[in-house]
Amino acid sequence: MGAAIRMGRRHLGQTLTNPSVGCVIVADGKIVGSAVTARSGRPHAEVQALALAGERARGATAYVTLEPCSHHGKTPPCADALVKAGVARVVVAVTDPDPRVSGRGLLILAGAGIEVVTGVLEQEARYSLAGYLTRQTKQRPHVTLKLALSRNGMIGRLGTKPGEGQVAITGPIARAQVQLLRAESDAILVGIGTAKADDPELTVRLSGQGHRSPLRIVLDRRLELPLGSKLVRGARTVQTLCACGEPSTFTCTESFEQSRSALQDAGVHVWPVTDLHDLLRQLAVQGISSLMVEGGAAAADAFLKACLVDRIHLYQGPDEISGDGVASPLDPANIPGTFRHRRSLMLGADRFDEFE
Ligand code: AOF
Ligand code: ZN
Repeated sequence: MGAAIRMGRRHLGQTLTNPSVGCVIVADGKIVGSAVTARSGRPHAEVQALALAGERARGATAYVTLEPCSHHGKTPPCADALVKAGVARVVVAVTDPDPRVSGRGLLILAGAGIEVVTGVLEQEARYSLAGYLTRQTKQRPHVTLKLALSRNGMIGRLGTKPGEGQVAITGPIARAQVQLLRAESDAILVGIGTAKADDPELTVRLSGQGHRSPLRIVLDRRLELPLGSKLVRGARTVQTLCACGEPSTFTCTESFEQSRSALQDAGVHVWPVTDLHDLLRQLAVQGISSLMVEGGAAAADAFLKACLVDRIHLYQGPDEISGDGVASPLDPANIPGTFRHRRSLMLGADRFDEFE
């Protein structure tokens, strides 16, 4: 199952609304087929692993991170395929909350005389399937808050000019890990303060990965995102979304409408939202399962106050930022009591802590 979970991680963030499931088929102590849900979500993992195993699937054990599907969706049910291939045993980590499946996949297998075992490495599999599971059960994406802070708890320097706010806090290993996390996410979000101060690109730049970049979201109540920013200029290549307030709540409706048309002409999506809950609901409807909140302090604070953070990734660099620093809303010592520490790692000179 550990191998199946690692297999399933390979297409995180690449399978659209479908979960990235891993499947490993074992016969006589040897792996005879293994697969991950294909990019864009289909074919599912099991049918690909069965195709690789061929006749060797007869009497074999299939390890699957998510309950095999039972519905006739865009592809025929994986549970039927496992029965047809003659596997003797199916080991599942997590049952599928999709109302079209939810236990029916297991019933099909057991009804055909297959030995079914569930709950194996369930916590580990839930960690990887968190996006899919959260969208299915809470109708919102799974939210990871990422913060990089200096040794003295600062997340950046107050930028003097737009585009000059970015300071390097962490080293190359931590930055590469953040790139990987971006690649595994369906969307990345920043506040308008960060968008203006840092002029970030928010794309995935991993060599040799062929990843699509996630949707880029700016919390931009008054539509202040500069037309010359990298986020706007690149909006035709990588989707950009401005989540704004309802125009009626502003006195200067005319300039708001002008900004809206200009942004839309540049290819930016503009969504009026009432609050963060509303934004996340709308994102879930569009099939966004995992969201990474990348800053700054105000956006992080808003998500924490709304109790919309599922996972926290804290990176702490070895250097201090003196003088005009922006204090982090969180540091390893003041994580809300609802979170549990999951792991620590040293990434070069930077310390990484994860909380859930
Ligand atoms: C599996 N194996 O690899 C995946 C599954 O739109 P469809 O027809 O592709 O169905 C999507 C649903 O299939 C999804 O909500 C989830 O229940 C299941 N995903 N199931 O047996 C897989 N990715
Ligand atoms: Zn399936």
